[in-house]
Amino acid sequence: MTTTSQAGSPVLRTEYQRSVADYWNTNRNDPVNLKLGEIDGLFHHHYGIGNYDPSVLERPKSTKDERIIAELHRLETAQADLLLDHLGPIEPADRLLDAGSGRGGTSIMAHHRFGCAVDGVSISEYQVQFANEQAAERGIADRVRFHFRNMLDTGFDTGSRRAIWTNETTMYVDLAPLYAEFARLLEYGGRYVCITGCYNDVTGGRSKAVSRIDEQYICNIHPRSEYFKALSANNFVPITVIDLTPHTIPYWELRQQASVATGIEEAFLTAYREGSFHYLMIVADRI
Ligand code: GPP
Ligand code: MG
Repeated sequence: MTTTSQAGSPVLRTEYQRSVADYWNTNRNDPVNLKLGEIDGLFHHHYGIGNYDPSVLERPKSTKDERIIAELHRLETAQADLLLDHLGPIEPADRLLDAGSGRGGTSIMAHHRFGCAVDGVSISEYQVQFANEQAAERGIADRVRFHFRNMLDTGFDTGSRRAIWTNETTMYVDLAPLYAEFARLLEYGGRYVCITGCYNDVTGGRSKAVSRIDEQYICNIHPRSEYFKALSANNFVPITVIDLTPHTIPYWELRQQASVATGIEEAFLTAYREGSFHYLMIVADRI
């Protein structure tokens, strides 16, 4: 697999990026993601939204965990569906970009919904290979392609994208160069959808719980204000902003009761409940 972008610069530019790639390359035995993905072959690396069916917590005990896992997966897929709902009208001839494509779930869903071509980029070679195998198994590898590339320097053609999304990936990059690259890639009037966790400028700086999340995933959660500054500085005009915080809390409450819980659940619940952190969707147009 090539280790340089189209422009010839290395995919991994900094020690930090190498450490993030290393984390996702070695994070291969993660039942919290694999057991969910095995249900229908859609492997997600994001969280869920919506109320869970409380009957999954009832008897019989023998199937309770399996039912919780299926419900967590349903809520994660609902999150990706909400993101796709906001991409605007997409035609089969359009090209989309999934920036930070993980194991490929959202990209595959986008292709199934719109029939369009999707490129996903990730700095984890393991994830790129995993996601390409998923596309091949579904017979859509000619339309859904995953690349070992850096979302800050994708090498794709200027103006080649009708829409771009980031599904919980922006905490790994500086937003100013990210949105400069997205502004280059999108056609005029193209759409950007971001689902992210961001900290609350109003309550102050990074809370203990937010720092705990950063530490777990070696990311750098941005304040809410940074998104709007960086978007505005790069010719993006928000059309919809939804605070998904109340809609993601049930997912975390349910996940806390699953065999696949990782221990990070408490930090998310504390951060959301105390108001130091939000789960936000931002939809913006490129002008
Ligand atoms: C990816 O989900 C999670 C992140 C990139 C962390 C940052 C996200 C925030 C909203 C702050 P995952 O599915 O790999 O995580 P897990 O393994 O915990 O399910
Ligand atoms: Mg997960």
